[in-house]
Amino acid sequence: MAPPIVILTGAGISQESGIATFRDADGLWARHRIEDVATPEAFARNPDLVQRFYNARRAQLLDPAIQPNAAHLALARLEAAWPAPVLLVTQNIDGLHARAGSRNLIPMHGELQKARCLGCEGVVDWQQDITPQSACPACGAVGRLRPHVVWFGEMPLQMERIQAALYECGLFISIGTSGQVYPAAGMVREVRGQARCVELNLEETEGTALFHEAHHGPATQIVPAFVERLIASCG
Ligand code: BJW
Repeated sequence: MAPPIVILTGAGISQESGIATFRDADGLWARHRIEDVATPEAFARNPDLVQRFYNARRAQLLDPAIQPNAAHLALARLEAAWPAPVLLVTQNIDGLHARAGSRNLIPMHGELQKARCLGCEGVVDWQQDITPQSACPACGAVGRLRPHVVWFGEMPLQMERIQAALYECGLFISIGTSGQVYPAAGMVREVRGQARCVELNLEETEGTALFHEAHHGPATQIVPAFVERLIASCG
């Protein structure tokens, strides 16, 4: 019988769409210090710097060259074809899984094309730069918007729903993540006693030995191939 599936994705799945990862040699953390741009303390200390960091990344998403790739599309195909629930949990904030057609999707580290109001806590669609003049469309407050992303020290989103799906799953697939950021990094340990765990990554990670099966190569090659085998296995 087809098992319920939980898929965890990270920056590596979007790398071939032209979006930088974090910890690879040419990644974002090679050019920016985490303490300067990805903590609530950094935002309190220097909001302009943090907004510039996210404004530039948000602007990149409007570039027509940035499109979902074959790996994003394969996961949307899997969700549509699989006879049991498939939950896609992504650490990415780029919106590419939704654009590829995935629907049962949790962006656990937020969404770059949304803004959150520090006044009314409303979350709104936001495509442009956030500036000190930006007004919250929900409450009208000016200069109170922040990127709707999860920084270090903040609670990732929808953890209860993620935990419930992990508890039920029989197959866990981790794709394009270095497994260095918790709680996402801890998921394989939580489920490996109950679910078959598969890692798909460009190369081995520190956590590879925790998985029952691993395939290494570019996501646009290994993810569609794995998905096709999986769909064929239940047909
Ligand atoms: C390819 C490829 C190709 C390349 N094809 N592959 C112990 C336990 C629990 C928590 C902690 C702990 N110790 C410390 C903590 C706290 C902290 C933490 O984890 N710190 C670590 C540094 C140790 N965690 C937190 O603060 C989190 N909150 C929290 O824990 O709340 C309490 C809580 C506890 C328990 C349960 C519930 C709650 C919040 C973390 C927020 C992370 N935020 C960021 C920024 C988000 C916004 C933004 O995008 O700017 O999220 S940091 C950054 O790292 C981003 C990513 O989502 C995240 C993960 O990175 P990812 O995706 O793995 O990317 P890379 O670059 O690391 O790896 C890329 C991989 O792709 C590589 O493996 C490549 O090989 C591969 N690759 N090209 C296939 N073409």
